[in-house]
Amino acid sequence: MLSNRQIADAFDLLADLLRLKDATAYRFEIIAYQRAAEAIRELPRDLQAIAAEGRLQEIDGVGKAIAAKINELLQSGTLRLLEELKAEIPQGLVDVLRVNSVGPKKAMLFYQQLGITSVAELEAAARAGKLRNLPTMGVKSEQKILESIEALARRNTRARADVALHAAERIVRTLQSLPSVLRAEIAGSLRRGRSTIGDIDLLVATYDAAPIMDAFVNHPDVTRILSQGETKSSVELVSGLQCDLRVVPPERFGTALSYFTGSQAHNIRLRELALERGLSLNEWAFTATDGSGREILCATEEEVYAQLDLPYIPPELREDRGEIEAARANALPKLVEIGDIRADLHMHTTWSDGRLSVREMAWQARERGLQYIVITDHSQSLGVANGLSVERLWAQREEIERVQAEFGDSLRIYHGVELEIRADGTLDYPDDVLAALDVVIASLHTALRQDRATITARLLNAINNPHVDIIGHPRGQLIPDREPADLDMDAVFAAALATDTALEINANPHRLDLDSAHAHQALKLGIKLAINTDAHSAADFAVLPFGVRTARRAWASAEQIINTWSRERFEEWIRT
Ligand code: DGT
Ligand code: CA
Ligand code: CA
Ligand code: ZN
Repeated sequence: MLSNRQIADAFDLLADLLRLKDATAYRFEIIAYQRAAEAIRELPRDLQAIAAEGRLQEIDGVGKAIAAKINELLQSGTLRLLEELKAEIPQGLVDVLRVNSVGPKKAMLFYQQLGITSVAELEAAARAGKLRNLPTMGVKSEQKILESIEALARRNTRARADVALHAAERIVRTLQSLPSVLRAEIAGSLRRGRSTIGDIDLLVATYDAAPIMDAFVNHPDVTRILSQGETKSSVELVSGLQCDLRVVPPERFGTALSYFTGSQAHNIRLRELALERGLSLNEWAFTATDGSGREILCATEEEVYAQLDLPYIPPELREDRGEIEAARANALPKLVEIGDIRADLHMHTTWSDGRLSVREMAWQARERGLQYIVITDHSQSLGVANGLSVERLWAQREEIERVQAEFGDSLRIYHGVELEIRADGTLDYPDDVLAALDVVIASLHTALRQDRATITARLLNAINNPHVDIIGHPRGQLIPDREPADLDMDAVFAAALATDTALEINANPHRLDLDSAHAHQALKLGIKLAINTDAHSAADFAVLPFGVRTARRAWASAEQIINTWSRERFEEWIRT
């Protein structure tokens, strides 16, 4: 049985092979397959289950033709069209396409003239000086290809959001300090709050572009200039990330910010809406399609949306997953904001593997404006994290009570635990211990590669325990390189709903688990979520925005997040 990921890969491959075959003739198919691949990759349910219900076409980006292909893949494990293309075009050329300065035409040229079917062969040919004599090529473009191959090796995976944000903010600070810069903003996937970032996109408003481009390419973090133009430059940073900068005059800043924030799918919908109104839309402006050339400039994104008779759509929603329809119906959700968060329900102290004492964590929490927290150290079987025996758990209770007395009404400190769900599915403390705790978060940390039936049963056992309030980082993924556990999320969601067990969005950028797609699905079903930092130190509290952005991408309102609730309401919920 093919997984969602394998099916998504098949569509991506299909798109790439068609690009090689004839990118112009197949342009619509290519975009459709890429969209389908992206939608499938983010899908919160197995395609198999959706196909069995006959509901494939309800997936964004999946129409009749793509649904038929998904069925073909599910039934036969392959696609006839894909097999035909593979027979025609060597698959290795798809990797060659990932070399920055090589488009489909060049890739096919190298293949047809020199038999090149892999990046390694391309590199060897470039080193031997064999590319420079080909039509449209020269010594310079040959050198460029070698540089691009080196860059490819460095940027083989997408970057974690925190890594990209840190790198972006350093550049933005420099740009903002330049006197002629009127605005400098992060755009692209980073602004939309994605958990991984392909490259950084920055936008500056100014009337004087040249000095800004100079400062950008000469920034100390830049290791290589990929291209430098009057309004557009690209560099590679020490972190290995690519960073693109566009510069526009301020009266066009709104259109440009909207365009470069994307997503591409969202932009395409905006362009369609513009065309319905007799306007074309690109990064520069709306232009009348009546031949007059009349331009409408937008300094802000609000103006762009207003031109399309839409309210402002927050960047996190701009994925063409229903936000345009919701905006048209004036039914956009009121998304949760950082300021709504009143509590953190998951944190560690020196009792297990945290850096700070209960008192220090309480100070940190109160400093950050939190009204209540739950201390949740690890339970006994997690030896590597110095998990608490029952005896130590009760000793910790005394300390929490002492600190609570010091803090009085300024901060409520609940006693909880991050309870191990053991490999055999049993829980790490007996029920009478769990009953005596204020809050129980149950988490999987071990044996994450068990088969689906086993690991799902484990998690269900925890969800179904009446003392378990929250499931911590439910899928067990680590970004970028640990795949989530093979859980039957339909079953997990059903049990969470039936037992009123909340699911966590772990805000740590290494986790962001639940991811936005699963969180969205959980919310649609009526499941409650918690956004927790899982802090092990003072600095860890700062990860909260990543969790909030993930929740916003899941269309979450404050009401659906239990740690936005008043203390009274939260207490009532943990009691029942
Ligand atoms: P990434 O970098 O892979 O994490 O994702 P993005 O969304 O940042 O993509 P990127 O950096 O390629 O482009 C930034 C934005 O620019 C993208 O979200 C939408 C816009 N854009 C780029 N290329 C196209 C295009 O060919 N058509 C349209 N409509 N928009 C584009
Ligand atoms: Ca980008
Ligand atoms: Ca980019
Ligand atoms: Zn934890």
